[in-house]
Amino acid sequence: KPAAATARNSYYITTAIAYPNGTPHIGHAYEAIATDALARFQRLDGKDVFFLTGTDEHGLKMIQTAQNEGMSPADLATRNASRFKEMDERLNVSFDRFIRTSEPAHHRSVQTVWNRMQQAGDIYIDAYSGWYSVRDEAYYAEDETTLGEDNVRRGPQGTPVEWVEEKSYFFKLSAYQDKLLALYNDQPDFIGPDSRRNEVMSFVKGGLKDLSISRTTFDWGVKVPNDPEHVMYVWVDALTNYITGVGFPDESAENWHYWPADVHIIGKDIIRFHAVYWPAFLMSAGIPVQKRVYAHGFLFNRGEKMSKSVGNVVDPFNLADQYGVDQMRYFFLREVPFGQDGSYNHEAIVARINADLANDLGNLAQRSLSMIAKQYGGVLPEPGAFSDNDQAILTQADGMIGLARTAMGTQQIHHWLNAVWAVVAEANRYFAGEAPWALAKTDPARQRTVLYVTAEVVRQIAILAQPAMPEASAKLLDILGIPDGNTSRDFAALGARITSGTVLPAPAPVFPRYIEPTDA
Ligand code: ME8
Repeated sequence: KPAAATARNSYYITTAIAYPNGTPHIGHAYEAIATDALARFQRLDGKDVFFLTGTDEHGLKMIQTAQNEGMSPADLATRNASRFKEMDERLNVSFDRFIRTSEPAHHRSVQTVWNRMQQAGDIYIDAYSGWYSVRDEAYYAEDETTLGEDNVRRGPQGTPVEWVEEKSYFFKLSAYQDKLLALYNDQPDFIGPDSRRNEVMSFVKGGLKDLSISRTTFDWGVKVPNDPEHVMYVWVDALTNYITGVGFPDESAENWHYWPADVHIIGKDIIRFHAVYWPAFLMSAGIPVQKRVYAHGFLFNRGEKMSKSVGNVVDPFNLADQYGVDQMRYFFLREVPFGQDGSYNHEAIVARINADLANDLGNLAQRSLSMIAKQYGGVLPEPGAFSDNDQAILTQADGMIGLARTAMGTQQIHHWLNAVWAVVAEANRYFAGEAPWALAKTDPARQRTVLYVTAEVVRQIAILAQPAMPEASAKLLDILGIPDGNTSRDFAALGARITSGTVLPAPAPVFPRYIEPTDA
């Protein structure tokens, strides 16, 4: 493979790797769905996409949960990792590789990074004393913590911290302050959204302390080369998954050309690790830094933080069973501006399903295609000359891909769907205004044109909706007679019009209304 040619057209995207100390929750599902929509979008746009996801299996949090459950961390990780993978499969998440940090290949990769950082003179041994949050797996400076009225000291994310004092290896993070600031300045889109970029820049400008990167009080982790008393700090290990996933340390590996990643999709709580520590580790190890980090917001159930004690932790499998996978995917992607926090509740989900999907898109497709079935024996009619109204709706439809590309290039997922649903709304106005059902007797030629234009607009909508709703969009394309398995569902096919004379299959409804279950 000519590496340079492939590299230009490649697109490498990742999710954070989740801690499998529990089963996946809706925040994990949200990140997987959003990253999948971005990956599918680029694939349909002709990119050679590599999509990595997985689980982050080491660290104290895993050890503590395993102890509470009376099992080994390895067994806990294996049990829950498979649940994460099942969730991805259930939600139609099209990952190319699911990585587990307990894989031997990953240990080798992390040890290679360590050795290179050491050779660069960036690692030294000393004693650590300071605050550590097991829940965040993060070290915090004293002034980042506060002592609560309950006499519990907490870090900036509100999780309890404990005092740690032990022998530890350190990474010379302080030596990277200027290099990191230069990176943020030279590559203004290194961190998105802007609010996170500002947050990171002021953190780095505030001064960076060297980072403790090993522990000696437990052994569930990647061993430090030549000093097996130490295991590495879980974040050194976790972040390295992004390069292990494409073959590191074997730089002749088939997938290595995907590196540097185009974007790491993560939640806002872990921006510091991805935008400060990770590029510093990479620079030290002499590996190119990722191109971008994008932090999404947090999801809240009815505006409340999910917690086991409140009892509002929603299982993504249940949500998929209740509403449908495509419906659930569409809801989160459309409802929550990507990058901001979002709230969800039953009424809001039902409203989107019934209004946007069943009424607006479903009925439009159903009404126009059943008219073609009844009056033209299912043969897509040939249009006459286009009127101004026809031209206007076609032009708006043709404009979708440009808006969508711009939006998705910067992870503005909701802008892409807004652009598509603006056309859905306009197509409904067009269809109601042209009233093709009344034209059968008065002006059949005009009816044929209106039905053709509507089918063409629905085709474009269905093609562009695929990254959000892969299955429903495929059904919609099926009933429009667009073949699967060739390139006619790719974005490149948007440029040509739907072919009249095609025999369409019977128009089965694609978007059922959500009906409240009754107790009767
Ligand atoms: O942080 N809403 O794992 P994790 C939206 N292992 N996103 C949420 C969320 C919520 N309520 N709760 C969590 C870790 N997330 C590390 C990552 S990457 C090298 C290592 C997001 O299981 C969170 O922000 O705690 C993160 O991006 C992902 O879920 C995994 O969280």
